[in-house]
Amino acid sequence: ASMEALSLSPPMSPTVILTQDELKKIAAYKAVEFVESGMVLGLGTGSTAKHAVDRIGDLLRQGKLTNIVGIPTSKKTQEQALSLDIPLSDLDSHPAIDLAIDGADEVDPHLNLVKGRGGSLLREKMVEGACKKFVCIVDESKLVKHLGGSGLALPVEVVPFCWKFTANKLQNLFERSGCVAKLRNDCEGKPFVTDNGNYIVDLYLKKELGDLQIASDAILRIAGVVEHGMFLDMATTVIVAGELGITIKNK
Ligand code: ABF
Repeated sequence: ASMEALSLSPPMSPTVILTQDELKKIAAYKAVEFVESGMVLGLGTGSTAKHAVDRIGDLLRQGKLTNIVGIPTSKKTQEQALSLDIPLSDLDSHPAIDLAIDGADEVDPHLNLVKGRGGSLLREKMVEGACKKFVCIVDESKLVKHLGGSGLALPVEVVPFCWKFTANKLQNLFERSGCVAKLRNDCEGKPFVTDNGNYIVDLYLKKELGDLQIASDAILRIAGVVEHGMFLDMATTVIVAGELGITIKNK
């Protein structure tokens, strides 16, 4: 697929240093410009997507958007959207979504993503896989040349039943990349439990992933794996906010 990168300057003044959260907000607000009244919207999770959901709530309250149906990608986003009076539904009632807006942990030059460090990858993949348009919003720190090479984890959602067995299978699968598989814990040191009652095994890779589709298929073939955080060929647009302005990359 051909990909065009459109740089939307004017660049911001070099004397103004924006925080990472301000950059996230800039990307989120830009994405909400794609929202039209009457749309069914996938509502993302995480600190970047939160700004988009807030903005949608504001526009609804001001009457600038009407007749929106939100499909949340996590319980947390569901709570946020309810607090903003955004009408909500689910994939069962709305299997075709017009547009989803969500963040990511890594974005490669082909717009493949790593997601799930926030723990909501399964619902995100279900919702974003059902979208006509998936706009991913990031600050420039999320851009990588190859997925998996940033030193951060590739998250995999697994069933709690014999999770060590599944984690070992995953570690062995990427043995040649020096993979270490670790169960994610919550702030109390107990296993982190996803909205679906599952655990997350984080794969720390010393080398970037090679063929992503092969890696994806191999992970999904392991019994005990529910889903992984590679979102291949799913984002239709990525909006990147950086110190020098906003860049919009289209598939
Ligand atoms: C969600 O939030 C996740 O898929 C991803 O893990 C995370 C990104 O978080 P943030 O926007 O807080 O950096 O989109």
